[in-house]
Amino acid sequence: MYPRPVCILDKIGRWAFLEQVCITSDVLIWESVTLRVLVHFALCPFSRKIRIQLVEKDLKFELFEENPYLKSDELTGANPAGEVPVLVDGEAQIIDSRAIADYLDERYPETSCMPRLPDDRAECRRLVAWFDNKFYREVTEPLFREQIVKMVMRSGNPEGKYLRVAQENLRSHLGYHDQLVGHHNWMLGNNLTQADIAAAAQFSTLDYLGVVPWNEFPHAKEWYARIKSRPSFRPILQDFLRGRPPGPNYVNLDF
Ligand SMILES: N[C@@H](CCC(=O)N[C@@H](CS)C(=O)NCC(=O)O)C(=O)O
Repeated sequence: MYPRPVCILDKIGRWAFLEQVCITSDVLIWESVTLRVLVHFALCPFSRKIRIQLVEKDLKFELFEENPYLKSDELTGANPAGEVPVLVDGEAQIIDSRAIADYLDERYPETSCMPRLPDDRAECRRLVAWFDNKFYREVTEPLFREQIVKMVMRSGNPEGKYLRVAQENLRSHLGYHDQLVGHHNWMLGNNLTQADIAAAAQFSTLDYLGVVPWNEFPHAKEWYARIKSRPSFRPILQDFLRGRPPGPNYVNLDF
């Protein structure tokens, strides 16, 4: 057995891998190989979005975990915003989950997560923006900040007033989502798209926290059960944050 690749930072601050390569049975050489690396934070919904998309597209990658709130030199060097995710794909280094998602669909179009028709593409982009911006701002960000970031950074206790407002917002967003997914298997019809992935990534972070009242929204629940049972979701369901284990139904496909 050879050792697993070791993550290093090369001189220009890119994440790269050293991999031990066997040339003959008794001669080993070290060769520097740049692979596809996703710099992520396990419970970050934007990182999860890309993890799911990479598996849906059957693209191999390695994960490199960063706590973005510590603002390491490596992270701020790679992304001036100091945020995850960052994708390193050979020579390309791409930041921002929407730029990464579009890059992956354009660079590897064989299994596309975008609809074909312009009207559907526009609607798909609207829904991705809805979840990345409005949903995140009104629901995921306050719950994530109060329950996870404060714990990880030891910066105080969750404040009930923020949790209550976010929880109310979650109910109204779930009502809208229930309508969106009431007629078809996926948000834009019969094919899974970036919109489903963006939405599911946000919901999965909330589901880890055990705060989603799924039973009140049957269509949204069925849709989530559908995406949760896909192979691309399996790695996400194995995430475990020390000090904050997932809610009891997080890993259950029948929840
Ligand atoms: N627009 C960015 C947002 C990424 C983002 O907000 N990531 C959070 C973690 S979920 C982060 O890195 N936060 C660090 C900070 O705000 O300092 C994207 O889509 O990639």
